[in-house]
Amino acid sequence: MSIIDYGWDENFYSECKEKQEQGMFPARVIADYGQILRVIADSGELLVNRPINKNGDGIQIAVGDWILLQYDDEIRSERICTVLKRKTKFSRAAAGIEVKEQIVASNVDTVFIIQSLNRDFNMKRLERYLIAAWNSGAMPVVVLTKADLCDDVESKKSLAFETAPGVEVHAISCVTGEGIEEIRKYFGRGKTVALLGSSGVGKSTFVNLLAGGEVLKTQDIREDDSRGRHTTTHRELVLLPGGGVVMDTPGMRTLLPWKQMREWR
Ligand SMILES: Nc1nc2c(ncn2[C@@H]2O[C@H](COP(=O)(O)OP(=O)(O)OP(=O)(O)O)[C@@H](O)[C@H]2O)c(=O)[nH]1
Ligand SMILES: [Mg+2]
Repeated sequence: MSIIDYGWDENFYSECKEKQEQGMFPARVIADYGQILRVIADSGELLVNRPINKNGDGIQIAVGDWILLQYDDEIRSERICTVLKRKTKFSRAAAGIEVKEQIVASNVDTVFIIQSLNRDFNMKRLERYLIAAWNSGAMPVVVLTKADLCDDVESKKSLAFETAPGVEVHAISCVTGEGIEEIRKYFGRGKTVALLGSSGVGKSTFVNLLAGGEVLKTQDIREDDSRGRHTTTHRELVLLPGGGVVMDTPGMRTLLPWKQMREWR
């Protein structure tokens, strides 16, 4: 394994060549546990503290970010020195006293906007996700899951296509395997695909299928209203055996894209 498998490229390298000569080394953030971040470097995985600013608040660092680390003798572990310029970034407006930008994911090449064909199919929500995806700089692809539970897949695909003209629309089933081979074309060495969608649409199940094993926890949706149970609680990047990395995210039902929020105010 090398960081090239995780998407390290010439552009990031040229940005930090000099710093690397001073002993700093690159790593990518692969999981966010709040105060602690899991990162991957050429030497392997490490847990590092999220740096804080002058006010004592945690600095914005998102899963997908490339950072530079340096060993710090005082704390006897690695410390984050810099976040490298983000190629793409997916933001939303974080609720609070003051509306702030929250970076949800970064350096993503392709965003899969996921809805399930049984209960979660909603074109208004699809529009909102598309705006956020276009603003991020990543390429959106619509993925409709649970095709095995739907008897009018083609008409729903057409509706999604009308809502998202020019965007590819796929219907898949993690139960029958329908549509899975077709979707593998978005993955390749160093490419990052992020999965976004409501709780219970099958994001983690899809990652497990691509990874060829149970790397992430999944859970049945609620029987009474078919909603998910918010099983995934943090964002995480998973390296796939066939090449590429996939980012699983916790289900988000509401999404107010940050850029749009700023324009409205
Ligand atoms: N029938 C059918 N069920 C599926 C399919 N994909 C996922 N499921 C089921 O849907 C349920 C929810 O799947 P998860 O993968 O946990 O959903 P998630 O999107 O990761 O949900 P959160 O982590 O809560 O955001 C599980 O019971 C899965 O077995 C599919 O293609 N067909
Ligand atoms: Mg999940």
